[in-house]
Amino acid sequence: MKISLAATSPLRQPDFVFGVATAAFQIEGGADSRLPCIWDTFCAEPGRIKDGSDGLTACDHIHRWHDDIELIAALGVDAYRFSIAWGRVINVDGSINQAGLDFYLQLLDALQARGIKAFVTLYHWDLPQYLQDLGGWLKRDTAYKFADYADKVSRAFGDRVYSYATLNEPFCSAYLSYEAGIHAPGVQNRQQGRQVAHHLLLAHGLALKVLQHNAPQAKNGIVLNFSPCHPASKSEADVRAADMADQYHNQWYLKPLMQGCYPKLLEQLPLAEQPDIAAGDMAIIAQPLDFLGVNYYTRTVYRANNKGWFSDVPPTSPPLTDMGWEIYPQGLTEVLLDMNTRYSLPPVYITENGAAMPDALQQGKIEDSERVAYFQQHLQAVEQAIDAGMRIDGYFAWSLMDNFEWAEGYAKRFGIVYVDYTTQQRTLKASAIALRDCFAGRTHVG
Ligand code: IFM
Repeated sequence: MKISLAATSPLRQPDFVFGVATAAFQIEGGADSRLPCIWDTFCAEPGRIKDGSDGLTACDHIHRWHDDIELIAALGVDAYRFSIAWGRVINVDGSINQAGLDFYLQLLDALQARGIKAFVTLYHWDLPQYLQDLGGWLKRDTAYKFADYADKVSRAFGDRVYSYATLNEPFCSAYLSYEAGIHAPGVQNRQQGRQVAHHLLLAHGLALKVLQHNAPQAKNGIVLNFSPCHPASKSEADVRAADMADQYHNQWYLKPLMQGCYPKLLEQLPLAEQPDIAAGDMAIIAQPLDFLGVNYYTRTVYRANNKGWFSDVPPTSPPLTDMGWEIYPQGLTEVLLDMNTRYSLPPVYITENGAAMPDALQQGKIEDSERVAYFQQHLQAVEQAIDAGMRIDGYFAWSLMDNFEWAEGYAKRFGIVYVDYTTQQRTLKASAIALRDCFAGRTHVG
């Protein structure tokens, strides 16, 4: 099982960055040494997490980080993308929690010592619960608190960080958390979802300014997730529904960043469902980015519903991942080229791409051939976008290791490294070996 790059592949360029990614709440554990966050609260509510699990221990990375860094280094990656738990580094009174900060400083130093670039995400969904109790992302003030957190952290990290992303997938923190109600804090209210989206984007803009000032050497940007929206049929209604879904789920986040305004669909929302936008906000949001992170997993199919809105049509036929997501690599080329046509983009990194599969450890091995094929196909999709003229500077596999997959708990395994949650033993899957060999072989053109 191999992942191979063509001799002429643009991914063989020496400055193309290959990496693996994780997020704090999904791997760290060590809940006793940080403040509780909204996901701790959510996990404690019966029925929220499919397997009833939580993030209290997760992969115990907080205690095993040193071995995990060795693992990352052994994969031969150029970069490691991870997130900072806000509630591990900042106390309730806004002061720095030095022990928490030291954890990340050690990690950053260990990465630097091994020549691995650190891609740091400041917010990957784990809002401290005390801030939620004050109103969370519904309150404008949280955006300012986020900028303050970004300020303290970026000063402390100095020049150790290669790249900062302010937010990971604000779509999830807004839509899944406040409209679909399937992520913490589990609310179902459209106006709140739109307001949270706006405050998250504002938080991004405020923090970006701080990062550009404190860490001008770093590439500072944001990570968004995209799923091409396809109509279920050629009917005018379905085509329109798919376009609305694209505006609502994809362009809602990208257009404000690129052009300083929301998609037209905003005007179609009843006034009571529109977010409050203060004068000057859009200019703060639309500051130039050093990079845009693109996360891609699958496409989504939509049909018109009887409320004049759109409904998704879940895929039923293979190939599907263990999440039930259609394997659709051409969708990655499609979203990339589509956004490249619409906007004047900064350099792009594919900051997440991967698949959950029903992996099993058999005689000490995990033969995840479907995941290997998934990576092969998606790397080719990236190549095609570059060949079509787009600038893409790197690719990160999601995820380094199996971890807490949010509302799905630990049942869904996205890792290229298998985690036995009883022993915390890590085992390279065939996909990790294939990626490692691909990284190692990429400089030998021909
Ligand atoms: O595990 C998540 C990650 O935290 C954010 N992007 C999608 C992944 C898979 O669902």
